[in-house]
Amino acid sequence: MAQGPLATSGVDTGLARHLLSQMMLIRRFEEKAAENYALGKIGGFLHLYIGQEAVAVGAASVLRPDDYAISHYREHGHCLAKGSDPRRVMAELFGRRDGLSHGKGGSMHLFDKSTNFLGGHAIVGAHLPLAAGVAFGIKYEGRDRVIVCYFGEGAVPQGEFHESMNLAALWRLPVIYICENNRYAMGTPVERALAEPNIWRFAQTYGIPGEAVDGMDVLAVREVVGRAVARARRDREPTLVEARTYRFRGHSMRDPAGAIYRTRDEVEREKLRDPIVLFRQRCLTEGTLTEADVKAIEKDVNDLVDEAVAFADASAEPPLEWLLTDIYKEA
Ligand SMILES: Cc1ncc(C[n+]2csc(CCOP(=O)(O)OP(=O)(O)O)c2C)c(N)n1
Repeated sequence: MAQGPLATSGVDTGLARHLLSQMMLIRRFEEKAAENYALGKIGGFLHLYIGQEAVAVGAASVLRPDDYAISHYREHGHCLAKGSDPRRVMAELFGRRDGLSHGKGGSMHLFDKSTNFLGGHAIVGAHLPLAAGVAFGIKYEGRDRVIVCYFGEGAVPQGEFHESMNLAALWRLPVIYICENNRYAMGTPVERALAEPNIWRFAQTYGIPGEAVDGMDVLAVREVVGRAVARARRDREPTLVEARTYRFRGHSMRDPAGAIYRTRDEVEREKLRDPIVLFRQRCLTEGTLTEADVKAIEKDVNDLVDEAVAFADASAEPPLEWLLTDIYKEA
């Protein structure tokens, strides 16, 4: 990453460019995915991450390439931020053979061995124990890697969340659990599902560090997750981070507006805290980036996403014989 002069916020031009372009890439990628869903080129479920980009980008910016990330089904942003090729991610959404999972997983099952992105899991809460297992493996092998595990607040009332917290704390595992609290699990507001809606406080029960962070502020996320990663790497201490965020779209493309369980006013009010607009404005005000820089980033991102769509379109469907490959089966 290019190093430029430090601005008042302590962020240099190279880092600012990286953070902004990653967030804009995820936003543009998903807008295009929504368009292609409407055109019938993407089937099945499609859960957009629009509004939450600062969490994936802030967190991934403090990871090393050999660290791991694992996520639930709203994972396009986490996968792209970990470094996956947008062309192969789009091809997976299209169900094509050049997709990350050879077109057999689709939107909810992105997986990329080359970037240590371990999915893409559709069952709410199921990947939290998997993250603990990966962290146990890291410790067992004596490595200094970490794993970041993203999930929604809908997983918190589940047993798997508490079992994972308990084992991570007990065995001192290098895992950072990042709960993206976007306030609704499908149509259920967090206050109706959790006796303790301040999710970071569950860390106290397990005697590990817990912190809430403004999930619309990419630099705040970077700072909090950066501290957690350092603790995990150095001291094998797990952390629970609650990133307070908001999804601007519905739960999935089947609920495009998300307007039944929340008011239009609420959505419009939250959009005023768009993480991309906030960060871009901050960079311009502080002089870290110029208007010309932002325009150039926009152009690069648009080109990259157009290229991803063209690549996905040109890729063939997986052949029928592949139905029986990459699966567990009797010999
Ligand atoms: C074990 C399980 N129960 C129910 C579902 C159906 N379901 C899919 S998404 C979802 C809501 C989860 O919300 P949250 O964890 O807050 O994540 P978000 O969608 O807000 O990102 C539910 C209940 C599921 N996939 N798995």
